[in-house]
Amino acid sequence: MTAPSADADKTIETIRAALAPHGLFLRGTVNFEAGEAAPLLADGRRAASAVLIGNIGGSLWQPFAAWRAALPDGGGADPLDTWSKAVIQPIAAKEGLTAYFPSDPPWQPFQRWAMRAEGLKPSPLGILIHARYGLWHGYRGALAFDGPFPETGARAEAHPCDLCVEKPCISACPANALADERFDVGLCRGHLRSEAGRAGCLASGCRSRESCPVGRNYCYPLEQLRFHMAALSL
Ligand code: B12
Repeated sequence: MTAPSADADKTIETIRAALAPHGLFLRGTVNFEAGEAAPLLADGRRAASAVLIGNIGGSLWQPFAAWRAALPDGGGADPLDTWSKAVIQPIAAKEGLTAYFPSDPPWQPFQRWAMRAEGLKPSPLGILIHARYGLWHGYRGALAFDGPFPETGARAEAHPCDLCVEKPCISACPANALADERFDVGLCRGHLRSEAGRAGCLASGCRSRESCPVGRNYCYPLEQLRFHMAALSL
């Protein structure tokens, strides 16, 4: 669909309302440049814009857990990805939009999009930090449009990590996985599979992520922390 601004506003409000009961939010808009390798629409043309959809803090956990509990197989091998599609695909279909998902290959540059859409930057962990939500947010999908779109999220002003001298995230990691200024997933996974790791980060969440003073009120609930760490340990 082409989206003149009144239609665009209406579409955005419809999408926002459809996402809300699932604990998902519109996180921001990316308007692609002409000639940029933007994602493709269903008809093969390049998208002109995309809106990012994500969770803020533990917002999705209750709706996701309720969906999962009602299924005999608990949602299968990648339940959060399956749930995200179950929620977002019907909204995309209804609005005639093309949906993208962060875990689907080939990986779309969700973090690069989020940096543009929300003005975020990476933390030493590799995940993007938000001035309000800290490290407690993620992306569950994107909807691609064939026209430009207005801003749908607030843009960050300062980058919290630039103001952080102590960098507790680096020293808090029991596996030293951030010691070389990039996240070493091998060290992290090795630790998660050890006795200390099973009793520590795997049981109650990433020590490094939890040490960040930004957005502590948005920390995920324990079950969600465990869920993400279990997925990372595989
Ligand atoms: C592959 C991947 C991983 C790999 C990282 C491999 C690597 N070294 O790059 C592994 C399995 C280790 C991983 C782990 C985690 N990931 Co991850 N991961 C992805 C995935 C699927 C693809 C990343 C990618 O290569 N994109 C392709 C390039 C083209 O995209 P890009 O935006 O231009 O590239 C950026 C990334 O590559 C990033 N990057 C570079 N090195 C690293 C290292 C790590 C650990 C991460 C997270 C990102 C990252 O920097 C690039 C520029 O910004 C994305 C989803 C997505 N489609 O982006 C999620 C994603 C980046 N991961 C995410 C998360 C939350 C995590 C975990 C915290 C999950 C957990 N279990 O707790 C951990 C992080 C562990 C930690 N340090 O705390 C979120 C980040 C949200 C945010 N706030 O930024 C994403 C966006 C998924 C989502 N659904 O929201 N992840």
